Amino acid sequence: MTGNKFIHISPEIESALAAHRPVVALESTVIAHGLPRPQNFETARRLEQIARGEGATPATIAVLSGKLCVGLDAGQIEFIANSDDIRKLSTRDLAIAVARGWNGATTVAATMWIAHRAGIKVFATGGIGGVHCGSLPDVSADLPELTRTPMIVICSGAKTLLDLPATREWLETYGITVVGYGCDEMPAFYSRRSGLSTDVRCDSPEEVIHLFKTQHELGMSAALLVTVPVPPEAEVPHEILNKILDESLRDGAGSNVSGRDLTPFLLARMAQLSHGATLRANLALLENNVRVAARIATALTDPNVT
Ligand code: PSU
Ligand code: MN
Repeated sequence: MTGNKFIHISPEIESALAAHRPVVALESTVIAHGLPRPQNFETARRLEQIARGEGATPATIAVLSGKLCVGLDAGQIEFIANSDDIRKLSTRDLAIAVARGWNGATTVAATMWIAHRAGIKVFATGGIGGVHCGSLPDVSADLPELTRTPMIVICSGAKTLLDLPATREWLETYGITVVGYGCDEMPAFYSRRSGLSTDVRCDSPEEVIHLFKTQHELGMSAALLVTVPVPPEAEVPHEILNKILDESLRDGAGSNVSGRDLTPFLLARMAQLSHGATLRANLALLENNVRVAARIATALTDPNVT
């Protein structure tokens, strides 16, 4: 399936792709660094079950002993979830990880890079990285990867603790089309609304696929970013969010956390301060996004959908 000798595709994914059955890529940084134990392992497994329940094959992606693995078994997922020395790998780290035989979890950027080369077109995650708050420009590698990897990426926007208006501007500047899936505003991860615009609204997998195919026919190489709001019952109320956001950012600055450690630090701090409300929202939106992604992947394999 791939000419890249470093990419190892599991037999299950290999046969699904060969038979043009629906496949959904899933990232592993959220498992290793985005969620606490034991919810991380349980969630990773549940997301796979949800994809299967919708008739799609889940392809969780990570780097194991320097191999870019597409499709992990339960033991491999447990290793990523429960080992203490799993690195967080973004695009810039992939060559190092391969050359040095590392184990690592892949971010949205690195997962897209691998999934695209494995021939997968649909990828579900919780939230993409974006432009961080603060004076030093800290821009997630997820954003530039979206400009050059033609996949359908399903997410709930970027986390509230990022600079969302700046992230929205970045997407516009670099020509990434933002779809609101069943919504007219870009969702803000824990919240259904951000006050920021989407470029277009789609209400069905077929509408998404029509746009994606049109991008392809135009010769465009960017991803199509499909944003799905958190289910209403799991949304974190604004009053709680506003209180914990500032405090988490202050704690981050006070503890001198930066670079790749910042996102995991802030996520954990917010879950603590909200007594689990942000964690519950995170789990609910991940599950919902995988369901939507599986439906889109299924429609993409339907020859009647154009
Ligand atoms: N958003 C979340 N949880 C996460 C992440 C994002 O709600 O765990 C992870 C994703 O893997 C994303 C990465 O690609 O954080 C972005 O990190 P950075 O800002 O260092 O690029
Ligand atoms: Mn960063």
